Amino acid sequence: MKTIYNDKHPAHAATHEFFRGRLVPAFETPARADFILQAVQGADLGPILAPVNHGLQALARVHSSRYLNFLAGAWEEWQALGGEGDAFPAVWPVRSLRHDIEPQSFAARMGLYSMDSGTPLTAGAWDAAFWGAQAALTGLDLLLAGERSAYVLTRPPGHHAGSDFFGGYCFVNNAAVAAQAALDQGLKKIAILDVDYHHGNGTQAIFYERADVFFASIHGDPQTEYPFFLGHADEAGAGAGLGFNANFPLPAGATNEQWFERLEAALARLQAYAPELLIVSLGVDTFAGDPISHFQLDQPEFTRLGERLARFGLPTLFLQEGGYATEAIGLNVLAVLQGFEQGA
Ligand code: SP5
Ligand code: ZN
Repeated sequence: MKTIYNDKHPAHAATHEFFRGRLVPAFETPARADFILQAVQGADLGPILAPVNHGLQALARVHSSRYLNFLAGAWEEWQALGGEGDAFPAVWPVRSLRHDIEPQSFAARMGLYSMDSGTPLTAGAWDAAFWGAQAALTGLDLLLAGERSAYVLTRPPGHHAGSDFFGGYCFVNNAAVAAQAALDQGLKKIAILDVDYHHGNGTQAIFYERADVFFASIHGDPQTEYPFFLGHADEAGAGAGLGFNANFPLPAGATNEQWFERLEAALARLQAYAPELLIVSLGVDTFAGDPISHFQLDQPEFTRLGERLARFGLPTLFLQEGGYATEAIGLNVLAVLQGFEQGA
């Protein structure tokens, strides 16, 4: 399996994030990708390629231009204001407040274009996220040229980013960019399977009213787990998209048996849809040792996941999402990818 490695990822290096009233060391760090790269190299998974620049247009197919413009210039604006350290939002246009007017104030636009205060906007966030999307597009090219699978090794992750907001450590929705690009290149039906511990609210929202992308997700129950405000089992899609969204929330602490039962249910829905391509939002924060999540998967289960996805039988694009047990993340990801190779 070829890996596309976003070598611009270290440009995005947050030092701290907010947690329980304090700034704590950031969970989403460059070391995560370094450990994965080391594991992929050490195992000889296959060639490691650089992303090819496909331009901004592919991002603009799923993100609003005013949001992308904001992201591209945010650090410069923050610096001009005398911002010290990373930028965080502090005010949000919640119910009864207006979204249609884009305020001049930088602080106001930080809130307009974000969903939480847990996602530091750093000097290199845009560069790293832009090249992450390019890496996803480069991976898609490989599949369209006939490869069975590809792995996109990138950070920051993408699945919480919506059409016009960042959050959950995500800025550009790589899965959505890749799915839309596949459609734009002539495919008709794309399946996205999101196995990150957290619900992929951004991906779901982008395709919620559409029938050409089926989004299925297994995740911690939003009653208690981030992102809290989306990811319930009754979210089935709307309008033309009704029937093309499926959520499989599990309580924090769920067993591996429960997790794999939901995986089968999700795959059954995707199979009935008869997609041409599978995009996997591969978060490994389902790991038993993850510091911010509460499932129990371990390396044997990650291998089993990879094998099962291989048996699903489709060209498969793996995109890196979460996973915060930094020292273990490389072997966890590798287990999925090697499981896939063994099962293919
Ligand atoms: C892509 C992804 O996995 N995003 C996850 C975003 C989670 N944001 C909330 C983090 C809450 C941190 N809780 C710290 C618990 C320390 N014991
Ligand atoms: Zn996650």
